[in-house]
Amino acid sequence: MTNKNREVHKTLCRMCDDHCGINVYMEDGKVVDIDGNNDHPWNNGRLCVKGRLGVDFVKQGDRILKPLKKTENGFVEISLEQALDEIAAKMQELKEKYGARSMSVWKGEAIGFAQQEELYRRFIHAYGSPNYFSNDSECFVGRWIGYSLVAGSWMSQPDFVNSKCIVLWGANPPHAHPNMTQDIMKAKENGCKIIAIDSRLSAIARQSDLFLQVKPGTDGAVAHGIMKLLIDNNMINEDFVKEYTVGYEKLAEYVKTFTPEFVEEQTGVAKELIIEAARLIGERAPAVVNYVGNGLEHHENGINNVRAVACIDGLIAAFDAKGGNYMPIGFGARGLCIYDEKPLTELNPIGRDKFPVLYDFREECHTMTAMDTILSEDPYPLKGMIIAGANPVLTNPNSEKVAKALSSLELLVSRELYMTETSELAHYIIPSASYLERSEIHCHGGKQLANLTKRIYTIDGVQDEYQFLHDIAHRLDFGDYFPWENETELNKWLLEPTGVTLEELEKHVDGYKYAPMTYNKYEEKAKNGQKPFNTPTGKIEFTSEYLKDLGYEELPEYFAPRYVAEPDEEFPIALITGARKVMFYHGRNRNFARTLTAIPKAEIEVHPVDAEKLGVVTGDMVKVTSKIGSIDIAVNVVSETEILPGVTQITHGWKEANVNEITHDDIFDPIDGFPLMKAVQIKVEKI
Ligand SMILES: Nc1nc2c(c(=O)[nH]1)N[C@H]1C(S)=C(S)[C@@H](COP(=O)(O)OP(=O)(O)OC[C@H]3O[C@@H](n4cnc5c(=O)[nH]c(N)nc54)[C@H](O)[C@@H]3O)O[C@H]1N2
Ligand SMILES: Nc1nc2c(c(=O)[nH]1)N[C@H]1C(S)=C(S)[C@@H](COP(=O)(O)OP(=O)(O)OC[C@H]3O[C@@H](n4cnc5c(=O)[nH]c(N)nc54)[C@H](O)[C@@H]3O)O[C@H]1N2
Ligand code: SF4
Ligand SMILES: [Mo]
Repeated sequence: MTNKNREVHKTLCRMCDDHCGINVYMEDGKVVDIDGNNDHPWNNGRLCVKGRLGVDFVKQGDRILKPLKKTENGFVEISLEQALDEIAAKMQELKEKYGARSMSVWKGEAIGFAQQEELYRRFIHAYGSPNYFSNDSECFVGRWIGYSLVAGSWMSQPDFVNSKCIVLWGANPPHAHPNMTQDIMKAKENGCKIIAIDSRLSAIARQSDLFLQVKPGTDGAVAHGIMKLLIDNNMINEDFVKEYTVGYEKLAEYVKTFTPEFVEEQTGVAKELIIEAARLIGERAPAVVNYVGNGLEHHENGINNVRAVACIDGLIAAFDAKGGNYMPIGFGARGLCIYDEKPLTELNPIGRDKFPVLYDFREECHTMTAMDTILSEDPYPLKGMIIAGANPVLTNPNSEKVAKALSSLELLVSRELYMTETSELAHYIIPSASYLERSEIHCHGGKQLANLTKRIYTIDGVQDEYQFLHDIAHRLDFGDYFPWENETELNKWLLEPTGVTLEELEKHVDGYKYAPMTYNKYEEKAKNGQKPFNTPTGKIEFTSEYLKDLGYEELPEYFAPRYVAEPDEEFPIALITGARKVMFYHGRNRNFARTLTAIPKAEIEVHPVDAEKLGVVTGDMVKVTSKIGSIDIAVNVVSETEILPGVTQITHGWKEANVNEITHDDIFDPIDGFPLMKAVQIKVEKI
């Protein structure tokens, strides 16, 4: 029976970053149900299980609703005023004792991609430190940099619905991006061919027309092999290559050795499948989407493998083509970063010297180097950190070191809703607004839609990110950088240059269409004397002068992953980690009975042949050891087509069997500093 006081509010889901349109039902001030908004063009009324779980997530059960301060007797509740006063005083003390750069912030996946992230960047720079860390330097930044090096922007918003051939490289949208899957399936209904390139028979691979089951970390060889075939079979777009690219001759020469036979040997994929993939791509160009996921970037050769995929787009002119790699027009709202005004690079941002590309492209400091810096004080003391919406003890590699480093800080503040493995280590835990308790501008470039997420209710004493940063800044000497009285005032200011008012945006609960979809914008730009693409040369860069000047190879050269190139008898198995399960989100959603019913515990996915060799069956416990550490975990013997023999998979985010205790913080992609989280060399022993 429905309560007569039932209200419905339309907003966007933020249980993941996909921002589906939702209806939130409230009774007596409490969220009682969430379902899909049928009119929202992104998800058309459909939600994944996490969307509905939002009800459990925001519920005030075991949620932290009062500031907690760590004392000798554990955590005690204190007032918000006291917490803010003490945090501000400690920050001032650190500044006087060690200098401003000893303080840092770390934004997590829960508050990324929009104004919350920029607020943290602004805050730490206004305070005087360049040390901004985030989950992104082990998330999409590898893809972002890889694509940006080639094309000056990345491939996050492809034109799936109009595509004739979608190639998914190490990405599994049915679990990771459910609503994107709708667009992919719409294209399939219209005759689009789906090619899945994955080390596992993933959910999308099961829906595909062609499945290339690659050995982990060998995607670059597939990409170069495809390019060779496109060139040999005259399937490239010669006019585009001539007019809009640089480095073609060198690339064409380089890919010559990637014969189908060589690619088969490197990747384990039958040469007939490589030839078929190249044929489909060549025949259907330029309406081809190459979409890259996490599968490519958590490797030592991640960036170059992503660059190689981007080069395919360059050869077939798929950039900004209808049905290809759409390059969105921005909404034009204001930004909050103050890098121009206060770059602070003279203060030596952590990791910038080791990974200049990461800093140049993203102004990200290197999270793994941060742990070493905290423990060694080299090159300078790093003593304070505010972590917001992240749980790095579960999500960063070498968790033991992460926990040790974070525990040794003089000030650790966690902005959270729940007690986590990371907030447990904090001096202060500050209860934070959920996505239904704050309001932010969200832009969906692929559909050219802007949205305002709605603050549906507030909880006494629970601040949104803006209010918290505002209150700290005003207790210190940089309140001028946070002049807006509250989030609403901030949103008005952000919107000003767009000409769209807050009221207008609020009215368009199904998305405000701020620009039409327009293709091949580079042609118009070239005509007007502008740079067609946002690279140093203004062209698609098969070779990068920028990388060459930094001492890297100019071509996206392929090298075999170390478990293939230098097999180690002691660690004979390759472990991939982090394959998404739709109900979990990194470390989240393990505290709800509903999700644990579906998958109650961590598992290592093992091929039947390997299981037999190890003498294990599903449910047995094994010890999994890498050069970093060991974990005990239950076995799940999967079907023989699901994973390759010699390859295993563990999804991260489990406290009891935390796979990041065995992933590497000491093996990196040399260009962007991404850690080795896939193709980790391990041994497995029955317990
Ligand atoms: N439910 C849920 N959804 C999520 C998340 C979550 O935690 N849970 N996280 C979100 C975030 S932050 C991100 S970054 C995205 C990631 O989005 P995706 O990248 O689409 O995520 P995955 O499902 O891990 O897909 C990666 C695929 O790569 C495969 N793979 C592993 N190694 C290799 C390799 O070397 N080569 C190839 N070709 N394939 C390989 C894996 O088997 C897996 O199927 O997901 C987002 N969506
Ligand atoms: N081994 C392995 N490790 C991985 C990956 C992998 O593939 N393999 N993937 C990596 C990737 S791609 C990513 S993005 C990272 C993500 O790593 P994290 O950024 O650490 O992400 P979460 O574990 O989702 O942590 C988010 C935290 O924010 C809290 N939270 C939720 N909503 C809010 C909110 O509105 N406000 C605030 N203040 N807090 C909130 C949640 O309770 C949760 O504890 O993990 C990485 N770790
Ligand atoms: S895909 Fe699921 S969790 Fe993500 S926004 Fe949509 S409903 Fe929410
Ligand atoms: Mo991510």
